[in-house]
Amino acid sequence: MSDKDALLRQYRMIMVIRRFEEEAARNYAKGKIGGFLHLYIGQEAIAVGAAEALEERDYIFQTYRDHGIALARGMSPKAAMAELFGKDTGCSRGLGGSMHFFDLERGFLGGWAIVGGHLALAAGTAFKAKYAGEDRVTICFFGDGSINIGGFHEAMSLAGLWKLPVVFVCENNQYAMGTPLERTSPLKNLSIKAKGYGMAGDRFEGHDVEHVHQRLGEAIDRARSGGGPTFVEILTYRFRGHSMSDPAKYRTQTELEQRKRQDPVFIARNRLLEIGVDESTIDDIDLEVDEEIEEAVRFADESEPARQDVMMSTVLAPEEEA
Ligand SMILES: Cc1ncc(C[n+]2csc(CCOP(=O)(O)OP(=O)(O)O)c2C)c(N)n1
Ligand SMILES: [Mg+2]
Repeated sequence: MSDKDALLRQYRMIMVIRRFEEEAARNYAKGKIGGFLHLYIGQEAIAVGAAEALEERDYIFQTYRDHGIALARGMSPKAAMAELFGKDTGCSRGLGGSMHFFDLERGFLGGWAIVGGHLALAAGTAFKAKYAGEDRVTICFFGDGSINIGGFHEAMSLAGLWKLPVVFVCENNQYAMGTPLERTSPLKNLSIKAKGYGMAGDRFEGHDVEHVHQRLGEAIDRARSGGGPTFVEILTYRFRGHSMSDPAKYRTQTELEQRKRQDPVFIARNRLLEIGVDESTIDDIDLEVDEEIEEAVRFADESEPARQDVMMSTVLAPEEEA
């Protein structure tokens, strides 16, 4: 496949995520979606670049900000939107909602809401792959707010000690809820932590999907070829608040405007223009994506709600007394 085809595919997927998130916000405001909703707008190039670099058999873990990577991994926008709407046709049968996407078939092992908690799970699947002699890499995404959590230290220590085939990716979007990183970390460059755990480290900007693909590819190859884990810090930015209840007043409009110059959508679009793709081809992709996402919303709206009997079969609960 030519570079051009790959760039078109990547641009399309970035747009799928962007439009999906915008529609999710709109439908949250309409009251169609309950619970928490954390959007990935601004960070799309990371999910898409990572998905490009992974093999189908690999495992993925993500935080509650999980729609982007699930879609990039190939989950249908219908199954994703229906999950947000709490419908039985959702990827977790409507029982998980936004923070608990899951897609075993695609090796997407969740959507986790406890900050830093899922790093240990990623070390676990990486250990299993190594122990069983499977050629399977685990990639684990988390935010800058995870780095001082106990689970981070435990997972990184074991992964480093046992040279596990795992890539830990810190999506440093500069804020944990409303708190900027400089108020919680004595380090600016988080990637130097890798040394302390005896593993390789990398640090780069995550706005350009090709760049993310290439650099994460190096870490994934290292894990796959027995070179052990890598701790990767990717510098990024979220354009919306932490969740739907956050108006993001802790940052200035100037900061936001500056960051929007590095919008992954514009970068991917400009790259296509640079290689000679004409504007109308790009506009056609945009229209196609709009339709796909509108269709996903219709599907979610028309689907049946999550079922209580399914829910009861997934939890440990005492038999009801007669
Ligand atoms: C152990 C734990 N403590 C606190 C919270 C509440 N909480 C949810 S998200 C969040 C901020 C995390 O920020 P970051 O890791 O930077 O990820 P981002 O939201 O920026 O993607 C906090 C403190 C939680 N979910 N889990
Ligand atoms: Mg953050």
